Amino acid sequence: MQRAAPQEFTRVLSSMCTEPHPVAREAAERFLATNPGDPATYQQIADLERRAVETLGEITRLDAPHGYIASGGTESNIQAVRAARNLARRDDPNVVAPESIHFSFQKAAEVLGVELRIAPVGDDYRANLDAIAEHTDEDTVLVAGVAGSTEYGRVDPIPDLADVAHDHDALMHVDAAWGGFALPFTDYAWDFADAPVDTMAIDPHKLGQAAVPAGGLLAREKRVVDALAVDTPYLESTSQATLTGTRSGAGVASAEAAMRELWPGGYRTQFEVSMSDAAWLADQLADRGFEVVEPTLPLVAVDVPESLFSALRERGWRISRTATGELRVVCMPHVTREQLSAFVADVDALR
Ligand code: 0PR
Repeated sequence: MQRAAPQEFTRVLSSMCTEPHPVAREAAERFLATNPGDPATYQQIADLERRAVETLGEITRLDAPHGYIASGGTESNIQAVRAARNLARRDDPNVVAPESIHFSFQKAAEVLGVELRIAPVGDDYRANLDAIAEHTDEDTVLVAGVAGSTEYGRVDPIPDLADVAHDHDALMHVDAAWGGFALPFTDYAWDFADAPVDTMAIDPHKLGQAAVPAGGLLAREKRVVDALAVDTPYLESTSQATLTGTRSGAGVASAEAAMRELWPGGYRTQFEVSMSDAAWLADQLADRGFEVVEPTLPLVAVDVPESLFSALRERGWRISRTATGELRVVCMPHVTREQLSAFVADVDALR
């Protein structure tokens, strides 16, 4: 029986998820009953996972990548903190990150008993190097930066942050959970090949157009993933590095299928369309006198009165706000120019 998709995407403007590509949807369904958490038993999905990690390595220019398909950015970030903590063995470990970092780092810090030191960002919403350096000391096990921040889509000065991390013998983690599938097509010319990054989060279930759950954790060195492994005596596979035990083969298969279909041409085309839509929306809103944070990735933040925000929500627009109150529009693949025009028309009708 064919059923309609439960989520109507036509008015969803602030989500970082999107409709999975048809090949990703199909692959997810085929592998629903498999568990990549037991790769010796479910070998086909284990092969697909290796291929998915290889492709994530291509996208981020990391030869021989280590890592796995996680449940999402939260798991990857927690695991990056965990690996750094386990390797460094400091008595009183801390993680240093800009205030633009995703709230999953707070969860990581709580769960792992690590101090999270939050450094203020600059006027450009990006990590401020001096502030990061000031917060870093001999007990720092990880410096984290974000490439595609949740609120403004900003990219931190990653190579410089990596230098600060390594000067303190800490690891460098990049949270590209959202931005990772856009960065190869931008001017932010860094990746594993030209910045000494140790770990990265990059989520197929966001801009990668895979079905949920499909996150990506990548590590340059095997020892980092090994630092996460625990023994699994009664399984055919004898150790496990993931945070979750049983995992969804659906997420893994759909990530592999989406990337096989879309990397690189499909992602490039989508990025160009979304970026030009974001620029168009920013212009439209600025023309109407609203204060707009210019998009550097396909995400527009705009200051609108509370009353207008509420009225738009009442019209059915699924929108959210930054901590300081700007409305966010994330130009995900399901967001079209037509939809944005309808949104702008509603802004005109309601303001
Ligand atoms: N890192 C960054 C930069 C993120 O933006 C997010 C999620 C994460 C990590 C965590 O990823 P997972 O949620 O996959 O664990 N950013 C969005 C947010 O928290 C997630 C989201 C997605 C929110 C879809 C709403 C929604 O409809 O706002």
